Amino acid sequence: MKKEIYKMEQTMRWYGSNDPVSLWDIRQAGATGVVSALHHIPNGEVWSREEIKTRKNEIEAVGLNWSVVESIPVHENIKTRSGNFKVYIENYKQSIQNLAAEGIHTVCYNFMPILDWTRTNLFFELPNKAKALRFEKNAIVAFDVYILKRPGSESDYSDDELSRALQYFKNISEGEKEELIANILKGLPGSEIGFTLGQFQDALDTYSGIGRKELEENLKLFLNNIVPTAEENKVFLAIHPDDPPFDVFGLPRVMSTSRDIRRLISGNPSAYNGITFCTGSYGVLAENDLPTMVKEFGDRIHFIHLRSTKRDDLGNFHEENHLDGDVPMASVIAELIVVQQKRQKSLPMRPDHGHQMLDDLKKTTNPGYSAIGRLKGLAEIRGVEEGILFCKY
Ligand code: DNO
Ligand code: MN
Repeated sequence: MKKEIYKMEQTMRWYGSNDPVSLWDIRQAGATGVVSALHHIPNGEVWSREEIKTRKNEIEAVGLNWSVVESIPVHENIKTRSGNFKVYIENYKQSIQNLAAEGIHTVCYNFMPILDWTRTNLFFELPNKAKALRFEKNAIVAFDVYILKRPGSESDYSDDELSRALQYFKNISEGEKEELIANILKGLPGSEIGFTLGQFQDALDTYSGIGRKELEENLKLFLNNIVPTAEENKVFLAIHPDDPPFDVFGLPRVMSTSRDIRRLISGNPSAYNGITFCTGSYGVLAENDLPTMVKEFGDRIHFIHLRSTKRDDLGNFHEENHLDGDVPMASVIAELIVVQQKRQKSLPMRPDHGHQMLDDLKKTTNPGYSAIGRLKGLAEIRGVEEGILFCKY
């Protein structure tokens, strides 16, 4: 008998009926699964079985599966252990139960304070005129120190960083300044919330007593509460790493490195307490050796995000083609293949972001989530996987 080979389950993110990319587009890209969330339900409230079922039916009507929930947002009260955090934890458990009852068993979430992913430029033009998401250090520092004027922010940066940022700030137009503010603070799908400058500073203030240690403890408390429910309902929890994987605007980050993953696992050893292995997020830090991380944490990877980034010496990075940049994609995929054969299981994977390119340059798209760039990424990743399997299995 021919032995069964486990390949990655190919999925794409879908934001629901408002997404300019349709479920048929996703199916034509060759994906079999969809990653989705109920963005219309306010953060903290229970996802009812009816709402879950409606979304599931929509996805299944075009012959796709709802493979992963990304994300059930974690309410700020849980991250700061304040206000109604106990109610929100109970609601989270109920949502996990309801998802399991509807047959959905993988939940991605993140524990980044206030902002989800942070970029300064959502339309960074590449030499080939495609557009990518970019993180520019000068812009972050200028925003923090000269626009937001966060108290104490200057002490977070070196003199060099401050003078470069000041230079940058003096050279941008009013329009560019407005765009920068919008790029950092706007409520894009997936970041769940949008702010004005004043609201953002108020939100930052809620973290005044919360450093790294406190945030780690709050994550642990959250997991101690929800992991038993996840286990009972056979729901795999998959924490997404910090993006970018370092502190921003003085906010602590607790899921950026191998050390952080080890702490997550030792704090709660259940197999259901796992990770989303996002190569684009972890890959920004040179110390994160991605293939080695797959080897070490293979049994805890419940969801995979594949994309690449390219960093420079000044703390900037942008999102590269899936097979270029700093992420050794083929080595990562090779290790993921090993993990899946060992676990005798296909793991859901999505091409996490793609360039805005070709016809999509003429369209309004969710930054990072246009159809063609992700289709290209998925096709390349699929090719690498097939090539490795052909040579080695
Ligand atoms: C970045 C993206 C994120 C991710 C959420 C998960 O790498 O994958 O926007 O979707 O942080 O909660
Ligand atoms: Mn990701």
